[in-house]
Amino acid sequence: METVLKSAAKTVVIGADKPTVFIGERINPTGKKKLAAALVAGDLEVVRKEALAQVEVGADVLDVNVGAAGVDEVSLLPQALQLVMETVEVPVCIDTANVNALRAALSLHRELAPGGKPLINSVNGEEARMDDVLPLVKEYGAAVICLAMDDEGIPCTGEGRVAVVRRIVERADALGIPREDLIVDCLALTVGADPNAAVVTLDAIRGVKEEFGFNMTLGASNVSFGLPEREVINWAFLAMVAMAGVNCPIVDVAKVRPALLAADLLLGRDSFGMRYITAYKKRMKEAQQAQS
Ligand code: THG
Repeated sequence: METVLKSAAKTVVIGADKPTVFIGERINPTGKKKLAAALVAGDLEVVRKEALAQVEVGADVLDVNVGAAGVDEVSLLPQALQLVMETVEVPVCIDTANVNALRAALSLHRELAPGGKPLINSVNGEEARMDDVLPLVKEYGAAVICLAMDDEGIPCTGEGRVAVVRRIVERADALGIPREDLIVDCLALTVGADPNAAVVTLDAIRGVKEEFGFNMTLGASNVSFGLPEREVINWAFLAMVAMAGVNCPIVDVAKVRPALLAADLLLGRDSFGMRYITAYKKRMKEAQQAQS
């Protein structure tokens, strides 16, 4: 199963035997007061900087989310998307809960990158959300992230999450959306609140992999929320979910890329370690230049 994403200039292929595809999460005001304030003021300079910085450290796809209290997403999301598309060449992931903003962003994407293919973040098993989003996925020929949650919330077992995915797949099938355009997110919750949280996510990932073979993303950093040395937990968890089938995580790329390149190497997805070694050399050179 190969998922293709396309900007005007670049094609990214997500597949089980391929190296991890990094979706950069940093264009998102959640937890970032300065970015939220800038967005409310209509100032998109931070968005431009974060786009450049994330691609520089190896992001393959950029998530674009401008959702904050006081932001008119219908007007601002297309503006931010245009800025990102004019600043960097990588494909984009359009991240919004607002269906009108989503439609406006998809329409702009089609204008700026005819024949392109963005990723939508996201649909889930809620009836209203499937009704809103899946027809847009079809109309615009986009790919879409399917969250393993529905009107009842996030199921507390792996099997429960797989069951939600099954229902989204049925609806997507009925609309004629190709299976490879679905990317599943089994959802990570913090082990700080529930010691079993990561195990449930891993169960769900293995279940989806076995039943459907889908490509999978994950906002993996949630797993460590509220705990000390979050990075250490995130690295361990990312290696586990990579093994289980997550191959396009949504992450802070600068913080986790080395750990996932190591996981790819160990999983036989980096022949002769070329990607791992090249990334290491680039970081060493930059560290030297920063010193001199
Ligand atoms: N699944 C999918 N999409 C997602 C998520 C997911 N999108 C949003 C989120 N989860 C992933 N993106 C972020 C964005 C920001 C932060 C975490 C995940 C974040 N912000 C810091 C904070 O809250 O403290 C700010 C720290 C900083 O400035 O670096 O952590 O799960 N499909």
